[in-house]
Amino acid sequence: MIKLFYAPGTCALATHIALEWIGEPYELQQVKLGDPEYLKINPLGQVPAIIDGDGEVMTQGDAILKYLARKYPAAKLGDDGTLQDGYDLDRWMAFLTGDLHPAFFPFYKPERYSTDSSDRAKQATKKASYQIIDRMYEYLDRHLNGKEFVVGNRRTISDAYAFAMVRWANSLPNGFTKYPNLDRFYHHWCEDPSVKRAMEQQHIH
Ligand SMILES: N[C@@H](CCC(=O)N[C@@H](CS)C(=O)NCC(=O)O)C(=O)O
Repeated sequence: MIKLFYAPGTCALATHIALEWIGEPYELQQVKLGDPEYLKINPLGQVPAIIDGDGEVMTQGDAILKYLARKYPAAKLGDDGTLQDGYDLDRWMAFLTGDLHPAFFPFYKPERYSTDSSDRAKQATKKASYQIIDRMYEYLDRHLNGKEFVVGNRRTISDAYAFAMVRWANSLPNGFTKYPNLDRFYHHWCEDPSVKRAMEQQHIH
């Protein structure tokens, strides 16, 4: 059985949603970010991490999601086997995990991004971070115009990841105001029974 290490509302929500979509039994282990005990599982202290059966600890959300998609092909969460679709999925997963997700790091943890510990410096860091988030959100918002899914015309791991990222708009000063397609995408997936179950289990909304 797969065991998922997660912290509520983090990017690990994407893995949690994918496990729900797959529908095989799995185990959840909530961790406290920064807990020294968790460093024994993932020395980087990051979630998600999974352990599949007696296997080793696996980390990095993108790699974990692709592993799950390959392990459970019947769930059809990966690419459709064509060269183009493979590229599209890789491209959007790279954008989501490598551009959009890190754009939030200084927003949530401004103290890590400046040696100046004053409130003024923190606010300035958050403002700069917000500008990058805004650029990334606008890009995704344009892509989702008229689309239900991030890639192709079916649900993939990229929708699970995009949902976890788009949900964070709730913590921005202007919320979803500037991003009508992200707003629609978010509310659409909020109604998905598997997404609902994952959020209930994490006690988030
Ligand atoms: N590159 C990693 C990044 C994971 C990551 O930064 N996760 C955040 C939660 S959204 C985290 O665990 N942060 C804890 C920390 O940085 O101390 C991945 O894609 O899995």
